[in-house]
Amino acid sequence: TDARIAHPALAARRMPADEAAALIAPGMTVGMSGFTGAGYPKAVPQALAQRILAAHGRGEAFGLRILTGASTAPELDGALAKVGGIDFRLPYQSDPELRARINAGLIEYMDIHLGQVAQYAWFGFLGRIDVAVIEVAGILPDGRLVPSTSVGNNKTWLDLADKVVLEVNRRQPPGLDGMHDIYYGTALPPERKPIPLLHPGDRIGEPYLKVDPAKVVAVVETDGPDRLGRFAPPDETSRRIAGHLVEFFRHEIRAGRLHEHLLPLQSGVGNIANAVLAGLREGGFGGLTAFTEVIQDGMLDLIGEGIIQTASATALSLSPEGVERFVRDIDTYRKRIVLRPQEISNHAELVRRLGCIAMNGMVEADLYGNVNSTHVAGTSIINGIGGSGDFARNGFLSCFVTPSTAKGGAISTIVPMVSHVDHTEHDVAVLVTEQGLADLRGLSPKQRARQVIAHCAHPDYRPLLQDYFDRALRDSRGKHTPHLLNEALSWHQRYLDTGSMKP
Ligand code: 0RQ
Repeated sequence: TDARIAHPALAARRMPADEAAALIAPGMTVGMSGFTGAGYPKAVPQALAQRILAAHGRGEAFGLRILTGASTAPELDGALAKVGGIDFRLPYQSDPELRARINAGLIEYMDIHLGQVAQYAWFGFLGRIDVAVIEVAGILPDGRLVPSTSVGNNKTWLDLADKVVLEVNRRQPPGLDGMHDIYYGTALPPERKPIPLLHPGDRIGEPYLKVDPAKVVAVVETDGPDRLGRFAPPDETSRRIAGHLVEFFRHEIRAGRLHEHLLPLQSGVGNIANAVLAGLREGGFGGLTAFTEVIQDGMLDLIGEGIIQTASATALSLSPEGVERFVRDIDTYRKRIVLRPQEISNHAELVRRLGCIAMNGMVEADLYGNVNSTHVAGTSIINGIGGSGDFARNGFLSCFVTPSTAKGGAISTIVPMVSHVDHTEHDVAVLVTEQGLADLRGLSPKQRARQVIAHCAHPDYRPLLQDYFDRALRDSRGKHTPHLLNEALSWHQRYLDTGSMKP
């Protein structure tokens, strides 16, 4: 018997990817696995892209609604976007081909809190889920599924879809078995019960995903790695950002507002977030925990060294070198890492109960603390809100980090008014740039503006922000959140017109 596909009836449903792709018809809603480049199906989406290309060649329409956990990789989002096979996509993406088509207006994209996707589907708000295409690490003799390097929304797609296509990826390490915790206790209102999780490492469910074998229409075998990028090594800017945060944590410990082991950390995607974790190591912290959504290289290092003792997440988002380290020491990591469905890893109830310290990257912030995590100049999406809102609104401390300028200084990331709002002034406690840290807790809008200008703005833009704020204080009709409405977005317009926000 095959240890990877140990259920006889499911083993009998093995077929090549193109035959499985032929079971997916135009207009269907397809729930796929995949979260930040981990655990996405690798063969069926590419076969589907070929099928769509052929249909388009015959002049037939063939578009799909594609729902995932979060971002995937070129083999999924890239392949389907390139052939014009995606009509609608949610909830998070980072593929250049897909992004370009969304911003060209060719694909409808819904950017939704990652922690809310599953319940949205269960409420019926996303319509019927026709097919689930899910990568797994193995199928047990009783038909239960060993999850892959991400859990994401797999439980929900497997439960709700009419039909299921499984990709069994032999490259995923067998040592993943036992690392997951799939909670089956969620119910719909008004029947909901408290989720019994009190510490980041608690196991409240079971290690395997369930599926009704009768729904499984195809099993496709693959043998390929998750395609993940490398992280830039921390540069001077990200080291300074990390330094300000570490100093702030120390200050909070001295003030008695934080425990010396801090509180469960959530760290976002991107190079800066990765660098902040390196900063914690250099800062001499220990006995930490993480309640987060992705485990990047920076966090894996801290877990491996025991600086972070327990980490809860929904996906591993590791560089090729990170994957090597992970596989080599997988027996250690299995004791310290719990991978959960994203509705649990990002659950508002749990983030609030545990008191997470949320640290996320941002595109821009304004004088009053509103944060844009997603859009360039208000209209072009970069990735999506991801889980940043799940953690920012509900956490103990909500921190946003960014260099004070982008595009070689042509853009100030501190602006009079954000061109798009993901996190409102009510959800943002701390803003950090390489210039410094603005602690916005307990401050009114005008008090916040003074902190942001003094501590976060780049010296090239600080006088311009001060001038805007002074004139707004003088000329704004309302003096609670002073603005000059005909000027508030003029920095963005100037960037679009001239390539720089500088006058
Ligand atoms: O683009 O490389 O083409 O120059 O944005 O910026 O500075 O490398 O920072 O990698 O940390 O990403 C907000 C995108 C930051 C990320 C964002 C341009 C900049 C560069 C990347 P180039 P950096 P990072 C939980 C948390 C939302 C999701 C989230 C993100 C590129 O953190 O997607 O928080 N966050 N998830 O030049 C124009 C500005 C800009 C700008 C940066 N003001 N205007 N371009 N850039 N600021 C995890 C999950 O949910 C999965």
